[in-house]
Amino acid sequence: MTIAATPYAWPYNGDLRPENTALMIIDMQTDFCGKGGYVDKMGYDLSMTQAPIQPIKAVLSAMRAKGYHIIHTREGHRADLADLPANKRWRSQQIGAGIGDPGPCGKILVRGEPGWDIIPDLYPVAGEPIIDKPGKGSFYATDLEMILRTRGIDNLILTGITTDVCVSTTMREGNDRGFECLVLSDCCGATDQGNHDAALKMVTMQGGVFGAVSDSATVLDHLP
Ligand code: C5J
Repeated sequence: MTIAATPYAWPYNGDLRPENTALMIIDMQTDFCGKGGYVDKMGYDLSMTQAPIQPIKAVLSAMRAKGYHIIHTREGHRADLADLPANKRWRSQQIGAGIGDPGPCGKILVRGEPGWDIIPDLYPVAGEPIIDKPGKGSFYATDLEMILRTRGIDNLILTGITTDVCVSTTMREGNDRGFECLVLSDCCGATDQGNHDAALKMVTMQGGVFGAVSDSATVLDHLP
């Protein structure tokens, strides 16, 4: 059983089942796609990070109904900012959206603040793990790998924002750990169209150097 993808029908070994496959929804937080959040404060076009909301919703609903594992992530820092590297904070201040500073949606990218939480449209339901991460990758300084191994998950279907930062970093981290990764092009968004396109193209080089690329319609049509 496979899904049509570029550059190969995914997963490589045809072993695609609800038991061994997780949908990962990365950082669909107000801070990245909502009015008054971090991305908005930086002055980027919110329509690009909002574009994947409906496609993710459709895939989430289908995969929930078929019993696939669903895993959500949130980027954010402790209220005391003890896990916020000084250089990350400084860089965010340079663009006028200092992490930890007050904003229209509470303190930017701080755990427990309104802007940090997952948007209502894609909110997790009971039993779906939420990975709280201080960095861009979902594996660094989290228990994600332990949860995946404990549940016997080999395949990751990656969605969320942003394509070129947290989705890409997570895909690279997962790929290096031996997970078979698929990213859905219309279920991701970036703050720059060129970066979105480039991040997806990179996946397809070298026979699928980080995995493969497909889209929501293909998954909805072919998911067993
Ligand atoms: C960023 C993310 N772009 N979730 N975070 O800073 O991609």
